[in-house]
Amino acid sequence: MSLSKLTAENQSRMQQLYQRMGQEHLLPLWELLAGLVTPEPQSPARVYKWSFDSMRHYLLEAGGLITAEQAERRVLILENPDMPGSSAIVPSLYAGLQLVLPGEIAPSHRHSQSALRFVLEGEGAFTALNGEKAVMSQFDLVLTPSWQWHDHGNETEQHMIWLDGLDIPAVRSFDAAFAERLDEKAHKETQPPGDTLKRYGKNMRPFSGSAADTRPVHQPLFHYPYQDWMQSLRGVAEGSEIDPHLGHALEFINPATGGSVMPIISAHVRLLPAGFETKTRQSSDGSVATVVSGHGEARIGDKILKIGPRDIFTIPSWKELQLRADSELVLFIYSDKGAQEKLGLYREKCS
Ligand code: GTQ
Repeated sequence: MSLSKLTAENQSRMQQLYQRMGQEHLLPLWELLAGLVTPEPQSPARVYKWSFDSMRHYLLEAGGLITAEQAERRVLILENPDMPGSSAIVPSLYAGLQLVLPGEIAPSHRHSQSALRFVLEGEGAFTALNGEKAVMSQFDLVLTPSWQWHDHGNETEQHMIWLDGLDIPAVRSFDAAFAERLDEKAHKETQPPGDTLKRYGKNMRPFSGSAADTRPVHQPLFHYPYQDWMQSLRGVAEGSEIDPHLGHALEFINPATGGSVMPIISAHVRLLPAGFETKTRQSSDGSVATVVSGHGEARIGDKILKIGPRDIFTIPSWKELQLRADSELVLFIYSDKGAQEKLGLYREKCS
């Protein structure tokens, strides 16, 4: 609304009113409504791409200056350039690039924020969840769900770098952030490495309620190895018709619910055969994507990004997305779709 609809006298009185009530932190909705209740999302996040080589260079330099233990977590935050001070990559989500050097331990803690790790470089380092190590390979997905103890370690000769995806900004918006540090450096080992995959990884579980039923009922799995998800995605790509808007796409699920991997964060992978171009699609979830393999182009709103291996880029809410694969393109994407679906907010539009 513009004050020009009012008489000159009322305009001037209104200005004075704003001045006085503003001192008591009261604002006129009629000036702000159009910006608050928009016909569709007007994301404050910029479409932006970080190149892996550049991030890796800075991260390794930091690795020579501070240990994982000193830092608690040695991570470079990918902050959206249009959201300075937010530590957010899109409004609800956080992204970081974490380095664990040979022999290091990032000490055990737990927090209300949920996290995923997607390995970009290295082999054999681990995340331990409640004392069970998930030994990781490149492009594995590992979860550290809300309020579960986790430490990271590396008993190999090579460093490991992974993408951290957390719901820090979403949890902050609810003012529901809690965290605790464990007194010992690392949680004591509770299960042998890989135990959960054996017990829960093949659509089975230990007899319910037995002593062998070690994982929380609501979140049994936490390791989704590359070998497994790629085999499924490859199988789908070889045997099924392709979705014109998505390419071949498989979502990681929490087997306890059939829904998103964690309450707020969803994750999925896509495969686009060489030469394939998707039709335009919009979705209301804010997304972070990384390239597992291949080269191509992402048109996101009015931006065009050239994308290649291990680049990380944003797909803000409701931006028109069109992907083109110059060679076979495999992407890993996480977003806040899990939360939006639960809250009845999620929408998509295909054209
Ligand atoms: O590894 O627990 O990038 O707590 C940010 C916060 C990683 C972690 C981050 C964290 C972690």
